[in-house]
Amino acid sequence: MEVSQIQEENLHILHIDMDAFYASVEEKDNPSLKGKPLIVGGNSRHGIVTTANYEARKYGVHSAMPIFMAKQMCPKGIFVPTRMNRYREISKEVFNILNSFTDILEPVSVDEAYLDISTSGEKNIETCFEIKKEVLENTGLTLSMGLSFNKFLAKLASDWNKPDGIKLITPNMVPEILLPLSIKKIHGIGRKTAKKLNDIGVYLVEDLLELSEEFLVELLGKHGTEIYLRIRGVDNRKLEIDRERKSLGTETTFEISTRDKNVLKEYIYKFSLEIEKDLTRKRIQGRTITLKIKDEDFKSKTRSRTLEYDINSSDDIYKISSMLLDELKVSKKIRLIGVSMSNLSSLDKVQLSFLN
Ligand code: TTP
Ligand code: MG
Repeated sequence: MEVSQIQEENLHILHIDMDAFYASVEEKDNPSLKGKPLIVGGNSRHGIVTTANYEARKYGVHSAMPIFMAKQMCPKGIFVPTRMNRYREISKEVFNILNSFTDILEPVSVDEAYLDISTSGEKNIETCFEIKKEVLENTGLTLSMGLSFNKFLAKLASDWNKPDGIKLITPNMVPEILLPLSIKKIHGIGRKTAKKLNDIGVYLVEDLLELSEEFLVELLGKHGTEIYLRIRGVDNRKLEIDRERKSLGTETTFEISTRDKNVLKEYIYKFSLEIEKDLTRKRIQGRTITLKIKDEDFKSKTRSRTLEYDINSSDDIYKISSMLLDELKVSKKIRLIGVSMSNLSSLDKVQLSFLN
């Protein structure tokens, strides 16, 4: 599709990236760290910084820097070790929420994903704010988002207003918005390609736009065409959906919306039985329960709870999900309710792979 033919309502590719992810999880688990420069990556002299919160970044500390250097730059910084399992756990909660908005989701890393939100039944920009709200309410964490009409522009946009940012890139903003950017900002231009281009005096997208496709192909091979198109706002990459099931559960849309708690709990009970059956058949158990509701105005809400132990009985699933329903404080009539379970592991205690 030509860029000029794309309408604003077709901004449907969303890229999300959690803010200072590991550090934010550490602050969530230990709120006394908030507001202080925090560096994650352990205390050993030979360690490497995995990330730093935004306070520590003011001192110049960044990912992949040796710890000793970070200590020199930020002597008052608080240094904590990396706790990968905990970040994976929170990541699953976040992905759970994302998944409640769309099935078309491509996880990129523990804290980053592309989503196609055109099927969520609401205006895309409203969906963005709802996702932000759900993630914040459920996990206490903020993320940054970019909404556009392809992956390249969505990712570029999510980095625009970090932290807690949101940025739209519409077709009529292209290519002007790209002109002043360093070519290194263009997905697909790595260090080697950048050097080749720098060597011929090309530093900004503005310079790169002057070059013909033929010239770029000659200089960079096949890759040249991709870059030629990308800086003109064209990126035809599809989302690579991870088909392996990361959660199981079920949901129902009512013919007649209801606010009756007993009716809602009856459904929850039915879902709990179904989930138990599914878990037994697959010989798995889970630790996170997510309840999702959608009200008459199509507004969705989700609540999750991650337990410290695995469960697989319908009684436990019912207990947790009805507690989540109580927490949701339903005021409008509900048209859809669903329960799902994630953080799955096999009964044999072998952890199922998630995000590798
Ligand atoms: P990023 O999203 O690159 O960084 P971030 O979330 O800490 O900060 P922000 O997005 O707000 O700029 O990476 C996500 C996590 O991955 C990060 O919290 C820690 C980890 N990570 C490493 O372990 N090593 C690295 O070199 C980088 C860049 C990240
Ligand atoms: Mg991040």
